[in-house]
Amino acid sequence: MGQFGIGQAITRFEDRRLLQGGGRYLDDVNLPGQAHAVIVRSLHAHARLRGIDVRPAQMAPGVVAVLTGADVAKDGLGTMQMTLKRKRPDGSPMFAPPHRGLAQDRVRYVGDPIALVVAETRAQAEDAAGLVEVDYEPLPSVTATAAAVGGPPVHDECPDNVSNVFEAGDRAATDAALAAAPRVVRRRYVITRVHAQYMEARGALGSWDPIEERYTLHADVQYPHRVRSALATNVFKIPEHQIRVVAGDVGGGFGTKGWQYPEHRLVLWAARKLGRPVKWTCDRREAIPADEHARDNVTDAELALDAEGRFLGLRVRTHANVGAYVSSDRNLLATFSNVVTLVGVYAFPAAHVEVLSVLTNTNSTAPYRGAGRPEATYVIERLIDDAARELGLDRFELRRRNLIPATAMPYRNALGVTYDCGDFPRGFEDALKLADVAGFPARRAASRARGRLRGLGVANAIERAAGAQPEFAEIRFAPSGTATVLMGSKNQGQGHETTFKQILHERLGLDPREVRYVDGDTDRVAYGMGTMGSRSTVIGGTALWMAADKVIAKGRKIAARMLEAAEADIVFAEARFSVAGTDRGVTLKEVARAAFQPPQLPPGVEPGLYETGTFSPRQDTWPNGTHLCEIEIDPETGAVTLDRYALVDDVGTVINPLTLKGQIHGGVAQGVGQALMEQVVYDGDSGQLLTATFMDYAMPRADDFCDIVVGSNPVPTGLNPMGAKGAGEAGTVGALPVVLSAVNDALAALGAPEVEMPATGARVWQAIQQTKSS
Ligand code: MCN
Repeated sequence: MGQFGIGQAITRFEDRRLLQGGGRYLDDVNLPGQAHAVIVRSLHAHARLRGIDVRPAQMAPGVVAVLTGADVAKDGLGTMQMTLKRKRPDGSPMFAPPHRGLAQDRVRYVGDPIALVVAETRAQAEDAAGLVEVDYEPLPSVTATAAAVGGPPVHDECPDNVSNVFEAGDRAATDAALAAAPRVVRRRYVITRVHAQYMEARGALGSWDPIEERYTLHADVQYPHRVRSALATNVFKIPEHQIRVVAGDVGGGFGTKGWQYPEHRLVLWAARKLGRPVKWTCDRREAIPADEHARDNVTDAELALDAEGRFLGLRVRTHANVGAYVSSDRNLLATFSNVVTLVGVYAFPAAHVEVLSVLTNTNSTAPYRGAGRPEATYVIERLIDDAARELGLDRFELRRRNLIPATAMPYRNALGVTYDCGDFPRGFEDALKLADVAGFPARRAASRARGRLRGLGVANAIERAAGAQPEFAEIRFAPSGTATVLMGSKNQGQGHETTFKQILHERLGLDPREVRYVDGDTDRVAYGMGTMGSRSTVIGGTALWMAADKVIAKGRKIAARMLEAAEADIVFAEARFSVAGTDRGVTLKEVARAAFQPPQLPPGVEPGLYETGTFSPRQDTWPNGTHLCEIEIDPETGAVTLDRYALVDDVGTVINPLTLKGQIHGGVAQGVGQALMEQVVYDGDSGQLLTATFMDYAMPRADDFCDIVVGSNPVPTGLNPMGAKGAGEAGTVGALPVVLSAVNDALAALGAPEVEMPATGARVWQAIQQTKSS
């Protein structure tokens, strides 16, 4: 509705501020008298701490304090608590060790925090950190996922390094299907470890108010309210109202900025001890050793087919690397709930998946854009490509033959979750047209004429989005009739201010330029779960819709009195209450003003106009789509160039086609980055981190991309009043498999072996050389 309503491709309201340097990122927030903290981190992958001599550092200029794990233990700081109840393969309880904040007697990955050095300036703290003398006794380590089981124990209490096991599907039926199938295709796929490279590296600013007896944490987190709960309940064991968490502009979160990191509690703890605010800013050099990483698993997958290429069963065994510690339930998400999309958009009579979460001497792994769905999609889509190649079938036809038809919706998949709606075959065919797949042979011939190899990739993606957890919204009118909207979700760059103002405009007709938008502050917003899992639009947007409905309901009563009509005769449209069938009416703004004037109110109506909505969906939404891309390989160097990329997506009702496209583009870029170049690498022997800076960790740049063409195949869901499905991760879920599909298509045409991610020039070149030597 209207120029700002749902479906309008308007530019973002927040961009004016952000593009003019008006963003208020963490680095912009400073408090009077603040001291600066630097963290001394482990240089070893695994070592016993024989001793820490902090005296030279304590005597360095400007140093205020040097704190270690012994101080953490003395002050009784608590740790995060897991609520997931999983088991290990032998039936014993899950082993999910939390981080203590600062290492106690052992360090378990390169970067594990050992000491906190606080000084007057950042430079003084850095200099003093270099003087902390740590006496390490190095221990054997294990960093590779496939080597974790049977490797040196990361924790003595867990000798086999198996944290827990997760299963879904029907084991017996799947085993039987595979045993009886005429054809079974088996493969092992490796999904590499990556790091979310934020525009602003992480940070934390803590303060303690001795008068109010309260902590305040300024931090770039995705769920301020949940971080507050964790700090209050688990770490400091105080009521939640004694902590305020404030997140301003977050320069990218991507999932891994979601949770409570050790640095959050350390700055609060130090601030109280020292009686002054303490700020920690992660150095870009420090980010890869300091942050949680993502993905990192090894999967053995088996696809059973009949003679016509119909899928009969899917069996998957995954080793998922959780790192040295498990900081919260969410860190097991990628290895748990999201693997239920391993069967993708295909009809399978039987499927079974088993995921072994293993501990290693590496940073914890956390959800990262897609959190398990890109991994799942990667496995099924590569397996289909490989099956087509192995069995001599057409990979498009093989997919077509097994797609779940639209008439089968709602569809319970073989791993036990229900897709409520979607038209996969239509999206697939539309995407093939959009990408001009028919023209590919001619383009391949043209590439060949120029001495290049061209490959075409295809991937069907589906993801679980907006899982069943609540979210909160409030609309507050002021006595002058203007409105503020307060959201429990947290914008990290997705364009939330614009999205929610559009939804508000759709429902209440309010001019977005007159509405103030607030998020990220636990003192101002009553409640929130935060932003992850592509949930904000669907769940936060619906909560806002519900709050708007309450505004309309109360407004009708007030308008009825103002218009001297019966409430039943009052209709609301385009920001105006009117008497049905007449031109008599009052604006919402006039009603809001009247709401604060008791004499204007009908009997029994409370003064004021501030309404809240809390929505908890009954199930997830299932955005889906088809991605196609074409790459060119220079056979002389192996360099891969992305040449064409097109996708057709179904995110249900689109709130803003422009911001949606931005989300898809960003998501695709994150998938392409992992597929072609990004990777966190450890040395297998020493456990050293080999890719700690941008010198070694390759990031894609704008000129690594081609145009990304986005088409739409919307099938609105009935699960929320807008019909919207989540979208923030959609691009990544399809991009990871489709790029490898294209690279391996080009190599297969040459008879070269497949490559694994990242498909770097060196790997591709080596694969090409094998055709020459054979
Ligand atoms: N949208 C739409 N129509 C829909 C759904 C979404 O127009 N049916 C648009 C809206 O503009 C909305 C945006 O897409 O604001 C994202 O919506 P949604 O799917 O609700 O995702 P969230 O806002 O909950 O964002 C989370 C998602 C995740 S999980 C990661 S990780 C991620 C991502 O978003 N991290 C990001 N996108 C990111 N983008 C930026 N710039 N920075 C990050 O850290």
